[in-house]
Amino acid sequence: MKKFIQTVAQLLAAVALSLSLPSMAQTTMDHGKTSTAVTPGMTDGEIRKIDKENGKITIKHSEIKHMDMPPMSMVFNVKDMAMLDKVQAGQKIQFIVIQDAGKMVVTDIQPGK
Ligand SMILES: [Cu+2]
Repeated sequence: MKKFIQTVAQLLAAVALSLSLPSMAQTTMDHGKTSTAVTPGMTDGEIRKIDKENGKITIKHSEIKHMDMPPMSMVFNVKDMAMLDKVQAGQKIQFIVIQDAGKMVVTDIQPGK
């Protein structure tokens, strides 16, 4: 009986090990993904000025990692003019910016924290 319990314990240990291995591999893969600097992510910022006529917005932004840009205040184009109706100057936001034909275009604006 002692032998049997030992065998079961070994079996359980083996199962636990095989279960933990794939999840460890997964974690490593996710980590690799986040360190890739190309994927556009949300950037923190604060709206300075809104130009509805020309579809432009001035944002004081934090570092934009996927564009290798340090924090600064600058003018962006917006993908959709309607985005400017939902925000106001002085508001803290999180936004997504992409490069499109050499221009910086804001594609999404969310309220910041
Ligand atoms: Cu900038």
